[in-house]
Amino acid sequence: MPENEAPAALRLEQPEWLRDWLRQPAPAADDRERLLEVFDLARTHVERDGGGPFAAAVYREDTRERVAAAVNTAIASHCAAAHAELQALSLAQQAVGSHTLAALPCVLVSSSAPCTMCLGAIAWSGLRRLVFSTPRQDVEAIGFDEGPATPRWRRELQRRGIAVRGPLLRRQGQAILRRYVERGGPIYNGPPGAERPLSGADS
Ligand code: AZG
Ligand code: ZN
Repeated sequence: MPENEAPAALRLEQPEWLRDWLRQPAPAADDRERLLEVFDLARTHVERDGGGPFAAAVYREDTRERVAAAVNTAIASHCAAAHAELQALSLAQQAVGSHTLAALPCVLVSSSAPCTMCLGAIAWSGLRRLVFSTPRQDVEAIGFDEGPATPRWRRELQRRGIAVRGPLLRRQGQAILRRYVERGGPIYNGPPGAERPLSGADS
């Protein structure tokens, strides 16, 4: 960046391979089927050493379309906020041409429960529903800092009219987090040496 010239646009790119991935037809309108395709996205990202082991997608519950999908690109985008959920929601809002998805019945399906930052993005997104796999404790168990504790987060979303379902298919979600650790994936927002092996799933 040249001296004294601050950037005037925010650029967040999803990986090139995701464009091809998006061409596959959306799965059946079923939370498990949708989560399986989100896992595929997160797993592919991990195997390509692309960044944090997180993926999320927004689907319309009326037409069953996939509106947007994203993986975490915090490192590649030079943006600590480039979480999967935040990008999937932002891409969906841009796709519908509004800062809110409230006009459409949309569900966000995510490989992990939202961190504290994404919780805010979800609260203001206009979403109707959230489905997630691994809970915060699983993500923190491999060393990520998920932000200040939000013990009443489900109630807070529900109070805003957003139904929450999860943890769903937790063991499969954990396997992706474990694979990331196995491949030596960086824990970009935790204290140094914070990684711990993920113990067995309890659901
Ligand atoms: C994260 N947690 C979630 N749920 N999603 C991401 O993209 C993350 N990045 N770091 N922690
Ligand atoms: Zn987040």
